[in-house]
Amino acid sequence: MGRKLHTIKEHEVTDKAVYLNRRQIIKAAGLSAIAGGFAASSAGSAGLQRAETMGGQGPEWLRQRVSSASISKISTPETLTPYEYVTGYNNFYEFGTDKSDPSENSSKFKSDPWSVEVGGDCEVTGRFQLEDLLKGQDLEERIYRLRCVEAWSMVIPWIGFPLRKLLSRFKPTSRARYVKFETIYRPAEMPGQSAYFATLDYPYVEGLRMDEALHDLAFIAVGLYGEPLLAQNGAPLRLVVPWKYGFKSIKSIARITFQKHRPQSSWQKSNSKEYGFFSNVNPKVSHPRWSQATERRLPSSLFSSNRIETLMFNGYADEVAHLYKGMNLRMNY
Ligand SMILES: Nc1nc2c(c(=O)[nH]1)N[C@H]1C(S)=C(S)[C@@H](COP(=O)(O)O)O[C@H]1N2
Ligand SMILES: [Mo]
Repeated sequence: MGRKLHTIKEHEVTDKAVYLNRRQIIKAAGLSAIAGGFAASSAGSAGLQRAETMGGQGPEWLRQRVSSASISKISTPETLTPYEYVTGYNNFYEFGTDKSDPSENSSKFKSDPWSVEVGGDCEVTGRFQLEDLLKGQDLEERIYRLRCVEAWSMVIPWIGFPLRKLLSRFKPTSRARYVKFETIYRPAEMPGQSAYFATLDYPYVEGLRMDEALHDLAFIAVGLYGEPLLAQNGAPLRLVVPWKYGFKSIKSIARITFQKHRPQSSWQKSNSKEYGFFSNVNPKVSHPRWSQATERRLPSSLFSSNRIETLMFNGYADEVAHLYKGMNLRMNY
């Protein structure tokens, strides 16, 4: 698959090589990330970040599955965003609207045990435990760009499996043209859900057209940086749609519904002029209040904004542009 490699500096490649190399060493030695730990001395920054974050979250069976994931060729070679940013600078409004709220306000959140309710236009319906949903799925690590509609971006090493491999199990019928996802609704554990001035209606809703959902890049993540997801990143399972703005990548999924009609997403509902159903990353279509032509690649600071050009479909045009052939992308934003 063709990918555009833009401005990669030599030390960045080294960081990534170190990260991947470490993963291979760990796998060869048959050690889990938890048991093996990481010697920080010879590692680049990515290795150091992992060394500091052996939190041991998630059930043991999931930690083992995640730590033995294979490395996918479908990965960007760009520098990984440091672990501290990936897990400390988040959008998860159920825990509050500040970037630090999700990591600070999620200690009560319980992601184990977990089940997902599946229904609508499919042959196999019901409530499925996470362990059951992951049975038979080969977990892989994929390094994707994540582009938030707010014009910042990260590069994240996710661990999971293609969404289509999850959806095919439920045997969607020919009536199913869309798939709708809902985040868990648990106001006692998610303070943002009961906030008096809540920005969004809960549960958080997102959706994809069936052909988008079946595209190989659409991914279900259960981990990142070699560990099960933390609450702030959408534990225990979330969607990752790398060619769309980040808000399509719905977290902590509790319900999946196949349907004929296009679902209305939470952000569309809150402001349909600013947030559309498709929300494909597009540098030529501005948000009504800001340009989408460039993005701040985190980490960025006052002294080094690290501003880069935003790519069509977030750099995944070769893979996904065909899904939108003949569509007016300015009207279908
Ligand atoms: N349920 C839910 N999912 C969500 C959000 C949210 O507020 N609630 N925020 C979205 C937005 S705007 C972005 S940019 C990404 C951020 O994912 P990350 O914090 O894991 O980087 O999650 C998306 N998924
Ligand atoms: Mo976002």
